[in-house]
Amino acid sequence: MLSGGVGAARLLRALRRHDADVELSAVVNVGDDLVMHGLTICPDLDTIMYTLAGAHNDELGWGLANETWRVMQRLGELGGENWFALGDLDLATHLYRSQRLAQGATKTDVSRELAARFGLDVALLPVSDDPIATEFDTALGPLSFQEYFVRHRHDVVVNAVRVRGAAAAVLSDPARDALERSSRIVIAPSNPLISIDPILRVPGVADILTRRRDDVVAVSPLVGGAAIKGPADRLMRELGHEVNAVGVARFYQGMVGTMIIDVVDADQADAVANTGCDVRVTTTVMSRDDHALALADAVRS
Ligand code: FO1
Repeated sequence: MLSGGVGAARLLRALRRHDADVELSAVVNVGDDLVMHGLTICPDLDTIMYTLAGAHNDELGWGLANETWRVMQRLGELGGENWFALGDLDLATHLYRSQRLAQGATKTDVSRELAARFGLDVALLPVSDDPIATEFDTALGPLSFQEYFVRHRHDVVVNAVRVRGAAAAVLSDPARDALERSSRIVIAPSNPLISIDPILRVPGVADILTRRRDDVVAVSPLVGGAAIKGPADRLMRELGHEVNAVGVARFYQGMVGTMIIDVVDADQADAVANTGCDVRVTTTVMSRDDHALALADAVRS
């Protein structure tokens, strides 16, 4: 599964519940990653890891359950930067990762180690071990991913998105292997422009999908023209895309054999099919377990 954060995590969890034996690999966006307080933080990798371990914070949509914030509180009292909130328990993940990276381990190595500690039965694969950083040209000037997303709560006009480092990044061997060997490639219902595109821009990924398009299934993250979570709808509008399942299908055109769209968008099925793919219509909003399982079923069938 080409994966961003929450939408991918929920679909992976549903696929595991749907079939306890299926082999699952997540090829994960690292364009949201940042270094803060000297620590390397990988939000999408951690959201997937925490969710699959059942340790995630459901209210926040990121971080760990039963979290406390004493370190951030003290950091604020010291005059340090605490707008990007790292919980006391979450910090242990970033300390572990950063120490291992300093020792020469790769992000892929560290993800494998952490996934094992969290008891995951899904391969957690950063798309690349090279630095990739999604950045925004906005009405406020250039912003890093987390400045845009968290500091400004994605409430600023975006003129352009750049993915620094992607064109020179090397697709990791395990990620390439998963994309080549899996019987099916799923594009998660993640933000096409800022979660999936940074993965597609890593040389090799789009070529594999184009070559294997009959095995590629994408789930539209837009339902009724709106994103379930995050700024996908607003960004698509600001960057000139049609803000519905047809716009998503056009964005993935040539790389996807089947688009899955929500029942509320059933009237768009013909227009989606006209972009050159098969269309399946089902419930895609995964806040209900039965809907998540129905989506997993549609992805597998
Ligand atoms: N999202 C927030 O809205 N506020 C935060 O303070 C915040 C901290 C944070 C810390 C670690 C982490 O892994 C994720 C965190 N997120 C926070 C979520 C996050 O950065 C975004 O939701 C994703 O990058 C978008 O996919």
